[in-house]
Amino acid sequence: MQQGQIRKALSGFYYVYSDGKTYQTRGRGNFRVKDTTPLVGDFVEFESDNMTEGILKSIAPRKNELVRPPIANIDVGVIVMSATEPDFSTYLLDRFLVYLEGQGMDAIIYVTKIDLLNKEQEKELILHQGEYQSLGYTVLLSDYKTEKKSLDLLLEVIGGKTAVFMGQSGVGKSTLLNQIMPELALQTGEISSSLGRGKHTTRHVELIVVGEALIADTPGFSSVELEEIEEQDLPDLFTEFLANRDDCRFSGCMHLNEPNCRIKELVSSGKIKEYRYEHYLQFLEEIQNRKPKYQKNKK
Ligand SMILES: Nc1nc2c(ncn2[C@@H]2O[C@H](COP(=O)(O)OP(=O)(O)OP(=O)(O)O)[C@@H](O)[C@H]2O)c(=O)[nH]1
Ligand SMILES: [Mg+2]
Ligand SMILES: [Zn+2]
Repeated sequence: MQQGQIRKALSGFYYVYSDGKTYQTRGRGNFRVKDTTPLVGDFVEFESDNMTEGILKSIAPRKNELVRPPIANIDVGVIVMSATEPDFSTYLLDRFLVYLEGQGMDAIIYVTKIDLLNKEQEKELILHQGEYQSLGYTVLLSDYKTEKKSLDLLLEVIGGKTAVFMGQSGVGKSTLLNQIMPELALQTGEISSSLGRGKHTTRHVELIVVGEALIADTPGFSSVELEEIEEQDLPDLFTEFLANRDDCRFSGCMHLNEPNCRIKELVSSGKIKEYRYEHYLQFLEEIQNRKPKYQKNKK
């Protein structure tokens, strides 16, 4: 039995990296029985007499797993957002952040296409950068004149960890990886001028060795589901709510109509951004209106 890590999944094949080589393997029916589909990032055992006809035998327990993009055992989620084309959205950003916080994963925010902004738009974006940085997130702006270039900073923050680039189609995930490692020559795609978004150029998830790090390029998607988040867990996924929740009068405060709610006070005084609180209310309503899981299969 050999051991390795799935680094790419494509057309029913799993490409397993083991001891300096990549083996093409297939999962056999036994995974479906256990209801486990192999994911990129999985540590596996496999059998193989040659490089192209391996068979996956077992999957090691996962540290974490994402549905979108489908990947496992990730340390850092890099949320790639464009400043424009498609437009920057704090709503979408907060969804990604809550999603990653719910998985216990670190999040880094990387904003592309700063070069397409006029001075005024750039100022507005820098305000948002400050707001999210004050929440504790690293926010890097492409091409922005920091002392160290944003790309260097990004690689420094990722360090020797396993990271995934995630975000809408057309924001520039593959472009970013090409900037880091031009020899990758990943395919990139123009934005559709009529729709103002990308055309889903990247079709598969792949973990790529970048120096000390492993970084996954992934297909874009328009949003993430908050399906696995329970109502009572949502408040703590907003880091500034978590930091102040002990000052609410009631433990387990949902920051709605409870008396002496510190979070609502901080929203009123402007210390917590109103849009963050509004997104919280929207996500909460969405989770509350979600159908219980067991009803899903019923007609
Ligand atoms: N002006 C400008 N264009 C950029 C920047 N980053 C990416 N682009 C362009 O945006 C388009 C989409 O880039 P991709 O790298 O294909 O985007 P993606 O996120 O990989 O998209 P999918 O693979 O569809 O998910 C391409 O035309 C890129 O050249 C940037 O910082 N500035
Ligand atoms: Mg791409
Ligand atoms: Zn409260």
